[in-house]
Amino acid sequence: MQAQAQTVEVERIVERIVEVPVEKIVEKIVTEIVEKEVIREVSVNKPGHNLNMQTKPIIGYWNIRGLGAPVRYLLHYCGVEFEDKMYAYGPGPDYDRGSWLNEKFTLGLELPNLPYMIDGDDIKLTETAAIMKYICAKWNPDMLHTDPVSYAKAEMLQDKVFNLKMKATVPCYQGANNQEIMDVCWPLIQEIVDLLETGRTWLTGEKLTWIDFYFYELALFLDMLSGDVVC
Ligand SMILES: N[C@@H](CCC(=O)N[C@@H](CS)C(=O)NCC(=O)O)C(=O)O
Repeated sequence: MQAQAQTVEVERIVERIVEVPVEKIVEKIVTEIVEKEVIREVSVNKPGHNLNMQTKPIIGYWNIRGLGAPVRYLLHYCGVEFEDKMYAYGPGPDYDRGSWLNEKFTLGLELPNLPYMIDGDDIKLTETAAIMKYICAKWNPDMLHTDPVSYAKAEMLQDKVFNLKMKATVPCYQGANNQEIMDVCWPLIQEIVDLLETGRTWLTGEKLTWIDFYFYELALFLDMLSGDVVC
């Protein structure tokens, strides 16, 4: 198909320059085809936005895995060099959060929280899902679904995975034991396992997307809670 298109293209060029000496024709054909290839390559590699690709974003989060881990995984996967700014809790029993709280309202974040992402001078984001979708949209747009149905199905799955994340992590801060937490989580895990067993490679189908990184960290956490049963 591509060879046929190229032949048609060559014929079109030859027709236009038929009066020119033969060595000039060859030169002209080569130049035009090379130029076209260069133009094609540039347009294929050009991202669909005008964001500065030379930035080194800052990810701010506690010095733990938590919600920071999937963001860090995704940045590594997308080959983005970033500054991993970690805030430390004070020692127990108070676990002072001052290292973060003293900065929280000084960074120009619209909705201050952890994790945050600062990309260049102007782009300041919070909310883990928003940050992860932004990373894909900027550095690896193929990791997002854009057609309406896949897009909506990915959103649907996001809500399921986030619900499971809350059910698994919040009780840990409220003194629940691992068994109690897993009793609540198993049916929710089963729903996701059933989906994966329909033959799909990744959570949303055949395309690796940001939610796979989020779920991977959650699966490791559930594995730890369950005593190595989940993974
Ligand atoms: N919905 C937010 C939740 C963020 C959140 O709860 N962050 C916790 C750590 S996991 C925190 O300590 N935030 C700092 C704060 O509340 O000031 C997200 O998904 O990013």
